[in-house]
Amino acid sequence: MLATILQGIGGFYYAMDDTGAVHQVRAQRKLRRDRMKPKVGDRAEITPGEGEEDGWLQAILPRKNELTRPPVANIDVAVIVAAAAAPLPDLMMADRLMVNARRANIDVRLVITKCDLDEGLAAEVAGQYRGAACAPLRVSSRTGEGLDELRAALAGRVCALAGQSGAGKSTLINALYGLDLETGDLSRRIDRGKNTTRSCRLIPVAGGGMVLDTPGFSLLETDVFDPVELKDSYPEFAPLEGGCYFQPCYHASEPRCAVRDAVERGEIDPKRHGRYVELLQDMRQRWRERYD
Ligand SMILES: Nc1nc2c(ncn2[C@@H]2O[C@H](COP(=O)(O)OP(=O)(O)OP(=O)(O)O)[C@@H](O)[C@H]2O)c(=O)[nH]1
Ligand SMILES: [Mg+2]
Ligand SMILES: [Zn+2]
Repeated sequence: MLATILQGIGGFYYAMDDTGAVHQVRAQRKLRRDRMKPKVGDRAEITPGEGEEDGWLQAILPRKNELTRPPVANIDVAVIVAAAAAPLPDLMMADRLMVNARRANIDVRLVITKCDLDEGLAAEVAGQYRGAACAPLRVSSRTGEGLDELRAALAGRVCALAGQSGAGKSTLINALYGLDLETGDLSRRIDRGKNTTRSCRLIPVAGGGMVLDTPGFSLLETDVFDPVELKDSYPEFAPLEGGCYFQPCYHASEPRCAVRDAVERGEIDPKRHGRYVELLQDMRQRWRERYD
């Protein structure tokens, strides 16, 4: 039968069939031999076990899309979660996540949590993404600000929340859907040096959608690809494409660059553009070294 993988823990997968029943299954040896590692969000062919026996996961259906970090598949929206308070938002990581998601054809939405703690920082971060087609939304799981709008935007879709550990992903899912996922305060996290959420988990929610909680992580690199393609993941550059003196233009340090002019005029955020230049340099180096 067909089922959707909700979670994978210690070699077992929990897969939900179309009646809503959840089956514990193990990947068949053939999948492991083919290095097909099931991901949360996968549609799979399974044979449920009888009685106490484990069931088997036989095949993974072709994926609509997938990410490596977090390791998830068949996502409609990547919700990038950054806090307007501790842990201070790592926007380089947010940008990397956005690039990876966009290249995988996944919609991107930026959600700034903990707005109750620093309204000013929340507004500043949202402003950096003007024109970036990620509809930055400021929310607070404590006061409830922005939650109705976010719930409406995510309704009926498969949404993966991703971002730094402690940004408030699990707390947000609890606040949105009245759930009771484990959350952890920052001091406890430092003591344990670990994530509160330890594995990806796909949760069906009222209204037909699914929400995917993921463990926080830091993303030091994007996937490797031809650096000339990096600009295609920046929607704020798109209307200016073709307006530069050099063609193609990397929009980094070339003279008479329409994107750099827009940064000068304040239409594109200078910090966001600065991080783009940094990512571009990094990508150029990794592209050169790709066969080493
Ligand atoms: N004041 C305030 N605190 C929040 C808010 N959202 C989350 N927190 C707190 O932030 C801490 C971390 O929240 P979690 O939901 O566990 O963070 P997480 O992103 O799931 O972390 P990992 O599972 O480790 O990736 C908890 O102490 C929450 O109570 C918020 O909107 N306002
Ligand atoms: Mg969590
Ligand atoms: Zn340019």
